[in-house]
Amino acid sequence: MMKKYALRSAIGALALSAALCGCGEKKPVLHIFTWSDYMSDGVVEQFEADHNCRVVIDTYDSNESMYAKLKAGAKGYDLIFPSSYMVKLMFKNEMLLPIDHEKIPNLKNLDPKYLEMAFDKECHHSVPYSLTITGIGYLADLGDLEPTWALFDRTDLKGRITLLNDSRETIGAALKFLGYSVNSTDDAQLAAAKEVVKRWKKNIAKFENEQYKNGLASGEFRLTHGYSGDIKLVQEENEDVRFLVPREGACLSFDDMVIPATAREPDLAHAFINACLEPENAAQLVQDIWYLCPNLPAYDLLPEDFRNDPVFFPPDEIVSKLEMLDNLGEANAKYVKLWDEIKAAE
Ligand code: N2P
Repeated sequence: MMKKYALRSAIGALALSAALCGCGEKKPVLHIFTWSDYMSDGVVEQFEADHNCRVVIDTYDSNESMYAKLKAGAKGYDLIFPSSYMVKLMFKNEMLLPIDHEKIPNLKNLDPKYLEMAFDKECHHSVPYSLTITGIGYLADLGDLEPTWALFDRTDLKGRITLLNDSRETIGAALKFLGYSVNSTDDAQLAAAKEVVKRWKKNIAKFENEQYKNGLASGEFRLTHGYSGDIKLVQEENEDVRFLVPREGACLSFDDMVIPATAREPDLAHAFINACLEPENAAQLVQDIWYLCPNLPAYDLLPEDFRNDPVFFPPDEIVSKLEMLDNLGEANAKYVKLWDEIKAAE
């Protein structure tokens, strides 16, 4: 199976590095570390022209793998896009620079409704980039499916299902299925969630965060746990792909822009954040990455089908069922242990 989606950013990064080596001119380089399929080529090219610089993008497939790479000593990133619960952990561990508001006049464009929900409402050390709802992508020929996490119990789809390789999201889905909070630290609830994921595991082809997009597009996978924008990106290629939000509730996450304490180009990083918050750019980003950027003046610039899409603008009855993953402090270790046990289980 061709790694189409993830490859796009990898090729972009290679081309940029090649251009950098070839030109001889010493331009400053902004190193971005982010999720795959999560940036707009047009926004990057315009930024490079405006700031006479190069942008190099490196990607990760989960908050935890990003964090592990930084902890292992990776330096040289100027801008990272973690989810808010991970931002909290990074801030607590003094891994982030404060945001200089004077350098980001476009902060005024952030949608106050979402800022109100954000953990870092004052944008002290992070700036919201986009919103993800985690749900289920599936092929239309499965018919009208009941919107429930119990779909992962369908043994008739054995081997054609994927779950996210994302400990908090996947344990969170099982917790929601059982009627608990995605931030539960209760041992009995977590033990019950572990049993649910172990049962689901028997039906899945794999835990997967990136290749599930290709698999769903080609029909190899028929039911996939996935991030809203990723499923919408696949819909672009295969119009028979559908997305549902389980009635038991699901995760809502903000991915934020943060500047690591080790950044070499903090001014350029601030300028890039400001560029992402330019309404025209935010509207472009939404259309390229398929996630809503919470930028109020950008909404009017979106095509009508985006403005009327409930995945971008979910009705209140859906929003009320969404819960944000939080940093759990010492209890994070319980999830690490649980995830290891799930992975090791037959
Ligand atoms: C982008 C996935 C980012 C969503 N491909 C996770 N919050």
